[in-house]
Amino acid sequence: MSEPFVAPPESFVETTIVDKVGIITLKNPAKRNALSEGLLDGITDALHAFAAEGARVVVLRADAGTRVWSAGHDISELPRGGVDPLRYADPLERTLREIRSFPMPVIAMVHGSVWGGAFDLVLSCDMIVADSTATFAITPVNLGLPYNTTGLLHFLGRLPLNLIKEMFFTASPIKADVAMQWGVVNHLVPEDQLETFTLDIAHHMATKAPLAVAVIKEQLRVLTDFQPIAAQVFERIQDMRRTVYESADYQEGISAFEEKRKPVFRGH
Ligand code: LCV
Ligand code: LCV
Repeated sequence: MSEPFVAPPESFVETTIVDKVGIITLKNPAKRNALSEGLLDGITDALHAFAAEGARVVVLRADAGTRVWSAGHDISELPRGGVDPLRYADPLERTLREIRSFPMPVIAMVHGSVWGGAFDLVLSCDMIVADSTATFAITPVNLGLPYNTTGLLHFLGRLPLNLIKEMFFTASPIKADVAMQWGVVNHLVPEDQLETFTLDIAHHMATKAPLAVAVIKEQLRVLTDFQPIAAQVFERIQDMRRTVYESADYQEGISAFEEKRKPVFRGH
């Protein structure tokens, strides 16, 4: 086992590579691994380093025993004042695109709770292995935030419409057994087997022909991520989303989180 390379503290991730399997560990427990620009850049930098070091598969995980896998988008970094909070250039959106187009399998290994944009992050990985402590919640309606069209497409590529609507409209965490039943996760394993099970699949995949794996992954991406949409429809949706992120409710959602109180949404 090579010594884990601990990236500079500001990157909030730890990386290690063993027999062509690169492992990225989210490491910002004080902020519940909130997806800040620093942490997200740490993931992207690790992916590029693994590619240079000849890795064949990547595992994305949180520290063993962490109760919260990731608290989702760093709310303190969400733009206000009429700027699209999930715009194309947003650090989270950049990292999701990086993972989805990365030329090798990225496996999300989940112990603990996954919130908001972190749910989009694990769904953007190629598969999810979870243990019984895993929960998944998508939470824009807790903030009054208009989720983005690309993000909704990520969900549509994985789940039936009725389940997507229940998760978005309730923002309630779904438990591991429901996530397995709904097909959110590939495998649900006992806590003490999560790491072994995940690494076994990763090391097995790492023995397969990397060029074939890469071209099949990229074909599946372009076949699922690109849905034609009429310009007028797109502009109407963007207008609707702007109304939402310019609303008092969006400000209320963020203020309520910062003031550690429940939001009161008034519909404007
Ligand atoms: C910044 C945080 C966060 C955080 N950002 O610990 O899906 S969308 O569209 O909504 C998308 C935009 C998105 O992903 O939005 C974020 C969605 N995430 C959430 O709604 C989860 C927010 N966090 C929580 O509900 C709790 O923190 C959980 C349940 C994750 C953990 O609760 P716990 O009691 O263990 P605290 O809440 O005390 O959080 C510990 C520290 O981490 C900060 C939080 O502000 C606190 O900081 P201070 O110690 O400085 O007070 N923190 C947690 N989540 N997403 N900062
Ligand atoms: C020619 C064969 C074959 C065979 N071709 O019996 O999915 S893609 O993209 O890969 C696509 C391009 C594709 O379909 O590729 C082929 C994928 N198929 C496989 O990988 C399976 C290869 N075959 C095997 O793994 C074993 O043959 C199985 C497990 C199917 C059966 O094993 P078993 O021990 O019962 P043998 O391997 O001894 O095979 C008996 C004879 O059939 C030939 C094999 O070469 C052997 O011929 P000889 O007796 O002349 O040595 N054979 C088996 N599969 N796909 N020939």
